[in-house]
Amino acid sequence: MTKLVLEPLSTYRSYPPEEMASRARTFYESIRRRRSVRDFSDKPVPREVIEYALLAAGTAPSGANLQPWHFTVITSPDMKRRIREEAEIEERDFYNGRAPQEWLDALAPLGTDEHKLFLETAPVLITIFGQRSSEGPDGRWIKNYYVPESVGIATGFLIAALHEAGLVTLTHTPSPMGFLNEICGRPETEKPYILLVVGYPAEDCRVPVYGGVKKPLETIASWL
Ligand code: IYR
Repeated sequence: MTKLVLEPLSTYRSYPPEEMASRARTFYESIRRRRSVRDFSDKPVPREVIEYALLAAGTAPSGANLQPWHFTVITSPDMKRRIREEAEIEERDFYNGRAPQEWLDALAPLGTDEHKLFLETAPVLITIFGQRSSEGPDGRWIKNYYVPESVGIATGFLIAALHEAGLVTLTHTPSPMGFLNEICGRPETEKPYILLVVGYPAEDCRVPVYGGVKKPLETIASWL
């Protein structure tokens, strides 16, 4: 067992209250411009941008700091085509019977369907896996904790970092998506959570009006 060792918190920065509010507002003004995009350009993305965004994701807090995630970055046209083919098989089932009408009604304002052209057009797909357990340095397997929560937080960091860098993303969740383990060569101890589609918007990119409507503060938060 590794023992507790403490160090001074040297990375914290404090700001005067007005600057705190202005920084919080600046982040909000930026992140509120983020939209999920389904019309991608095929323009390639600099590798370094993806690498820094992944480094940012890797700083996320996680259960017992076990960092139970793995990101596979896919740019090869052949792999993107395989992923599109497999995803569309699942999606055809989903839209033609598997999904209850209530779910299809909820999706109607977004205009989604079984066609997933963006999986081939977008220059980068990032498959985000959660690790139920991971192999320690001594070869012993250790159980991870709060895996979905940890992966969700890391994914949020990743999406925000990519947005700040000037890229657009789509959180895509073909269901079920077990086929991603085989294509990405990941073990069965890992569960795919999200397929993040990354790139630039197509020139004529359009987004659904209702996707941009967010709940007001009074409905998403209460002060007690
Ligand atoms: N996975 C399907 C359906 C879908 C489900 C939800 I919840 C969405 O927010 C969007 C789509 C698809 O990708 O089309």
